[in-house]
Amino acid sequence: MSNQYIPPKIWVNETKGDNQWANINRPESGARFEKELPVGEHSLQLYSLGTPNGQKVTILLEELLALGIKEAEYDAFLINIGESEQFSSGFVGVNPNSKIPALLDKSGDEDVNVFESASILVHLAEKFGQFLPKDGAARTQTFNWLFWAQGAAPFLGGGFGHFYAYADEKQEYPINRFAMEVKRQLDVLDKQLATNTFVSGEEYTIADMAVWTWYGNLVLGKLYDAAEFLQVETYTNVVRWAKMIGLREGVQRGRIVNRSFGEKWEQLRERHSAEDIDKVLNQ
Ligand SMILES: N[C@@H](CCC(=O)N[C@@H](CS)C(=O)NCC(=O)O)C(=O)O
Repeated sequence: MSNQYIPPKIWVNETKGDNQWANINRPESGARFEKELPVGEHSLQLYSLGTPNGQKVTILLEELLALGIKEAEYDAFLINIGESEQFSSGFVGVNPNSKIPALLDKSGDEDVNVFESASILVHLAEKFGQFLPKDGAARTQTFNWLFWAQGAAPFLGGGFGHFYAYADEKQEYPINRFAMEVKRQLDVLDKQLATNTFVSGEEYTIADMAVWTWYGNLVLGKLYDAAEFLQVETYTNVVRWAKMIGLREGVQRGRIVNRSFGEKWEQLRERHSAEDIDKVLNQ
C-alpha cells in the first residue's frame, strides 16, 4: 500500500491542515478560556447544538411540552462547537467532557448538571414520568436500545460520517470499514422494527428519540448525503418507523432547536419559548 503510515515510537499531536472538524480536539481536557454561560428564566437550561446528539434532548423536551407538562419549559442556548465554545469555563463546569448537549437543572434545592445525551434523556424521562416504562421487561428493553444507540452511533458519526463526508481525503479502508458497520447496524434495527412498532416494543420511548436522530435522519436522507451510497431505502422497516416518528409534532419542533445549519426553515439558534419555534415553522 502506498503512503503507508508508520507510527512513531511515541505519539505527538501534529494535527495539520485547516479542516475544522479534524482540528477541534487536543489531547488535554478542561477549560481553554474563562467565560460564564448565559442563564435564562426557566429552571431547565440547555447548552447544545442541533446535531443528532443535541436533537435527542430537544425532541424529548418538546414531546413533554406537547403532553402539557409546563415544568418542561426550557431555555436552549447555542454552543458553536466549530468556534470552540464547548471549551469555556462555564460549559466545562456543566460538562467536563466538553461536548454538547449539556443540561443544568435548576429546579431543586441544588443545581444538577447533566451530561451525555442518554443521561439527559433518562434524567428528564424519570423527572416527568414519561417515555420510560416504570419497570419490568419494557424498561429493560428501553435501556437495551438506548444504550445500543449510544454505543452504535459513534461508528456512524465519528467513524463513517467523518471519513465519508468530512475528512479532506476519501480513503477506502476507513470508509469500507465504517460503511460495513453502519449497514450491519441498519440491518439489526430493520429486523427489530419488522416485529415491533417502536424500537423497544409497542411503546414510544426515549430509545426511539435516541435512535431516530441518527438512524432515522440517515434513512430519510438527512445525514451525510449517504442515502444512495448505503442504499438506505432497502431497510424498509427502518424507513417506515423513521417516517412515522418524523411526523410527530414534538419531533418536528424539537429537531430545529439550536440548529444553525441546514435549510433556513429548520434553523432556530436559541429557544426560550414555544413562540420561538412557532415563528420558524410558520414562516
Ligand atoms: N456521547 C456524547 C457525544 C456528544 C458529542 O459527540 N457531541 C459532539 C457534537 S454531536 C460535540 O460536542 N463535539 C465537540 C467536540 O468534540 O469538541 C453524548 O451522547 O452526549
